[in-house]
Amino acid sequence: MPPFVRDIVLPMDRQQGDKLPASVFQKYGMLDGTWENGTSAYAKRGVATSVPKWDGAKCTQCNRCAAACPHAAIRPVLLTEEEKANVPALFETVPAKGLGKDAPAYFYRMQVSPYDCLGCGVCLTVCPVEGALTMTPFDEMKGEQAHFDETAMNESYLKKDVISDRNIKFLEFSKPYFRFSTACAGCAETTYLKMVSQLVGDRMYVGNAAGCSYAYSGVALEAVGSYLENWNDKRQSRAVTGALLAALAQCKQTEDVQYVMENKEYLAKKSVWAIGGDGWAYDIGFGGIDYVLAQNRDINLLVLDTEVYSNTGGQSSKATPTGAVAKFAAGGKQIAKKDLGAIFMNYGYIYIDFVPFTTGSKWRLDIRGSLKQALAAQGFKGATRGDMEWSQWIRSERERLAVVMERHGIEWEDKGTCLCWTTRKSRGQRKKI
Ligand SMILES: Cc1ncc(C[n+]2csc(CCOP(=O)(O)OP(=O)(O)O)c2C)c(N)n1
Ligand code: SF4
Ligand code: SF4
Repeated sequence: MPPFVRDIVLPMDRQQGDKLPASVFQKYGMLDGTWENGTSAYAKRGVATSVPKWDGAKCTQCNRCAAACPHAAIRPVLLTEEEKANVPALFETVPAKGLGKDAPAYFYRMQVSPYDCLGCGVCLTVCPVEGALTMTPFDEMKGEQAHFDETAMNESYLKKDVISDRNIKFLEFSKPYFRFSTACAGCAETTYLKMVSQLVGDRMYVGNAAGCSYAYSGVALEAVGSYLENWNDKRQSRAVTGALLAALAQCKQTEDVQYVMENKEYLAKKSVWAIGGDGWAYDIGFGGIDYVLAQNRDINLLVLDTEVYSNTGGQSSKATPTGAVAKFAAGGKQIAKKDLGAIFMNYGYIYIDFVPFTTGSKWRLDIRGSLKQALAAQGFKGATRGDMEWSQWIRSERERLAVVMERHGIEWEDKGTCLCWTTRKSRGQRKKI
């Protein structure tokens, strides 16, 4: 256990924080209010009366349970044959499936953390297979904690060749930097935060609003050239930063090299986020958000829209829909939900998306789904498979371009080189329009 957790976090968890001397905060460099990330991993509460038990024979390995769990208390694990031989025999696995034809022969297990699970049952709700998960008394399951701590939490087992953001299944094999939150059982907000932390959590800066969301993410020459060229590219940044650090470690440790190594956390491109609830985004903090978004800077905004002020007891906000009963709207909300997306769309350069993962959507991390949503919001409503949102949008862009060209007296000819996806069946082939 890290000394910081032993000396500060545990006494505070035991309601003994007011007995801690100022010197202990000074010792850990916390007088300015900074806090270590990831300390909830040490607060094993064991509050659930029953937790999910996994049946590998029935499981389809879709990872939806892991994606939906708001507390990151159920995680998929992939092991090689060799790794499997080194873990306890009770850590039962099944051959992994659905990883692609070129994937190595991994073994799969969905592992629950009984002491982190809150028994909310969200994982069972999203599981497509009856009986793949069964709520089972905590006492019967608590022995599985060792499997979670020793194998599922062992980062050396993370499979970098499998992890990707192409869909939820592949994303879920990655490490959630936001996990074991103390949110209420089944909280939908933390499901999203956990997912964002899986996408960009290792290089994320967050400013978060008051509300339920507190305390996030807590979480050579050739190499130099490559770093300088690519550090600002969000896809390349991790790799070139890693290469630069590896190269610097081999160099003569001059003062300059040491300075860079000591400040390595600043090297990778950061993913900057403003996060808060609907009360913050639609009401209290709206002016501030608008100011920031009006700068056209590289920033992400995540609104955890629970349609009420959750943290202060469920008062209605401007995000509360018409007719919904909430505090201050006891007779049903009289006016319509404010359309925050439409307001920000006016800036023209902001990409807006809705990610209704917990309300029945299947694969909303899918770019296709997101693009479709974004274009539909601009009025391009797909009619048939041959007349989809993006083909309509491309046509309209061409028409607009033609008008602009004509206005400037520019002659142009349609060469038929504009490419567009047609139907799902013809994926992989492109058709000229
Ligand atoms: C400027 C300001 N006004 C009021 C509050 C009090 N306050 C704290 S949490 C909260 C509710 C926030 O609701 P929401 O933004 O929807 O987040 P949720 O709790 O639902 O995550 C309020 C009103 C505050 N912290 N700051
Ligand atoms: S019961 Fe709730 S907290 Fe426990 S693993 Fe399932 S989704 Fe996570
Ligand atoms: S949701 Fe159900 S089928 Fe999918 S991985 Fe979890 S247990 Fe298996």
